[in-house]
Amino acid sequence: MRLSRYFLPVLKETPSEAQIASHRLMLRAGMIKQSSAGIYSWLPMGFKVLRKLENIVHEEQVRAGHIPMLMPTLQSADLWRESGRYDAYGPEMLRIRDRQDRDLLYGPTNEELITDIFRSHVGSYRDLPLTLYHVQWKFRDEIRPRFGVMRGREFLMKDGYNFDLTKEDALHAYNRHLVSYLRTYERMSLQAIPMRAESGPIGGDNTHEFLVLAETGESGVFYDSEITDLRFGDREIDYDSVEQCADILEEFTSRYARTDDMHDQAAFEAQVPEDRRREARGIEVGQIFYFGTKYSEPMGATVQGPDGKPVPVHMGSHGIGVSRLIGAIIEASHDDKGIIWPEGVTPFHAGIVNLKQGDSEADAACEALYAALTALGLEPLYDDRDERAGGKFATMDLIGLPWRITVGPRGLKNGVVELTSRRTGESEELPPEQAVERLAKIYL
Ligand code: P5A
Repeated sequence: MRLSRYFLPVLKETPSEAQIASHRLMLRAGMIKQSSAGIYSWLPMGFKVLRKLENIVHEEQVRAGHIPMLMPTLQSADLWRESGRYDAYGPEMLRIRDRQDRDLLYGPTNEELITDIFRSHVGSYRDLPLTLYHVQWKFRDEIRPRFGVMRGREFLMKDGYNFDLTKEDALHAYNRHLVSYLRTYERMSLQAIPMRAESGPIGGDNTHEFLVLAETGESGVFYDSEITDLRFGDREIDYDSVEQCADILEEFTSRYARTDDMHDQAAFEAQVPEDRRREARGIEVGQIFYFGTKYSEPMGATVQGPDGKPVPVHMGSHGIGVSRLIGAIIEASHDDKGIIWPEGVTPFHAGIVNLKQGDSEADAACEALYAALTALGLEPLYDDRDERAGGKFATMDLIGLPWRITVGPRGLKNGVVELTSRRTGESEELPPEQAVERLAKIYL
């Protein structure tokens, strides 16, 4: 992409309404624009990152054996009356009436809708286990939408639902989700720690939240510091292996790690040596639930069991806050100049800065770099505007691409360009072909 032809409306001034770094930087980097409280337009660069995160989520879901689909944003109130949640959900639910006077709602979550699909089409235990998921916009009329996409009213969620014959099978689905989520967050360069939490309006008594530690996080957390040393890494996983998934759950959750609503000071002190006890704040980027027959029973989602008798299925649901993740990643990775994208989620792989636009050699070298990177399947962002070098560097620092190639007449006389890491600020002079090779090695 050539910056002169892109739509990247960066702001010079720091917007006064933004209280935390990620919100400030997303506005300044031209990623989002608020349309009303807690509701945002995703401008091209913000949209690009959102799509990248969504793709990672899809890849890891499919790897775990879960099946993608798409349900609508608007749902019938009648389904929610069946589960009893239409009244229980309260003012967070956006209720809508259509021209026939039928009650609809903008879905805050999809347990009822998926249970209805299941009961309409699945009749036998032989069709289990089954896990369906989608990535779809949700609406929750939060009392205090704030921090940009972090606590929005309209937000993008991946939500999945498992259907199993027995509690035991459903607990395997729970463990499998925990494992797939650990992998998902690590691919985004985030450390999200599973912590025991309250289940709230979704229900059930078995639930973990995934928290990214950050001072600006909205949840209070208590944990054993050893937990932060755990890494999922590139271990091979057989998602069908009950034992392997259970072992990983055990490894990542056997220490004390809880959100404040589940905190038990006496247990904390008994289980964790004093020097390892930590109290901090975290951003909740996902949550998994096992709630058994809470929805299947009242809604009649049964299958014929091996003995021919109908039994309600055991269910759980699992959510990732896809749009919130962008805020979490920026909170975890920025400096006073701007965002620092991890390579796995960056909107463009590298920036090309032409120090002397209009100089035939500099222009030709930039074009050649652009073509070489594009031919490799990488996406460069070429700042081809007729602007001062200082302004171009400031924009690149603000939007946070991990690598910058700087091209100018002086370097070209010696046959070199400059490759700079956004994270470390370190620069290296090297021939343009080597800069391309270096990026290929990093990304491909
Ligand atoms: C699990 C999937 C559920 O809704 N039902 C379907 C279950 N869980 S949850 O914890 O309530 O939400 C899942 C994740 O969505 C993100 N999230 C939000 N993101 C931005 N703004 C909001 N207002 C918001 N509310 C929830 C969180 O990451 C949460 O973990």
